[in-house]
Amino acid sequence: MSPAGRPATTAPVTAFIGLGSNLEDPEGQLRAALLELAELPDTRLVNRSPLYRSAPVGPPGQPDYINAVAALDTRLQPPELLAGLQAIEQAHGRRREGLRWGPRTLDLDLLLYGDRVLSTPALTLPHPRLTERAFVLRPLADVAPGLVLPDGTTVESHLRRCPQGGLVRLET
Ligand code: A4P
Ligand code: MG
Repeated sequence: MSPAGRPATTAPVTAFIGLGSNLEDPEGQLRAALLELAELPDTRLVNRSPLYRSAPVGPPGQPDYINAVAALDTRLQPPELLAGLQAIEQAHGRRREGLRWGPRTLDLDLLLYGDRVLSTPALTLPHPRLTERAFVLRPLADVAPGLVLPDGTTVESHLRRCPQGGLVRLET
């Protein structure tokens, strides 16, 4: 049995995580979070994008964001994986009482979990704003070129239509 108590034969699923931060050393927040994602139980970090700087979407007057995407192979089920992501956010001092889309030390969004389509109060898959945001689509295309979404569209097709929002690739 695995540490999470399920048979080791369950096939892993590839999940993509969107990382974002615009407070308290955003690059350091993302680099640390990537290491912590690799430590999740029953999970392997298989790829990560370069870091990008992006203009904030949401209330004006907040700092630019650093964004990236990670690819995980995981045997965790989606609610378990979301709980793991939220635990990492909490460990980074994430506060949720602020403005919607306001500044944050660390945001970890579950963008895709294989081909799973889900709509519950706690979890929507794919992530509802995945196809609208270059700061998600660009690094997603880096880690998974040619990726097809559950609705049959490609990441690259959305990226071509999406305003680039001042996206700047930083060193990896
Ligand atoms: N939730 C439902 N589905 C998911 C999912 N697929 N992944 C629920 C993660 N969470 C999901 O999230 C609110 C609730 O969404 C959670 O309780 C979870 O059960 P949250 O992280 O607490 O709040 P949030 O992130 O402020 O809300 P929201 O609306 O998800 O914001 P976004 O869409 O994540 O946007 N600008 C730039 N340039 N770069 C950024 O990274 N990020 C945001 C946040 C705004 N502007 C940005 C960026
Ligand atoms: Mg979020």
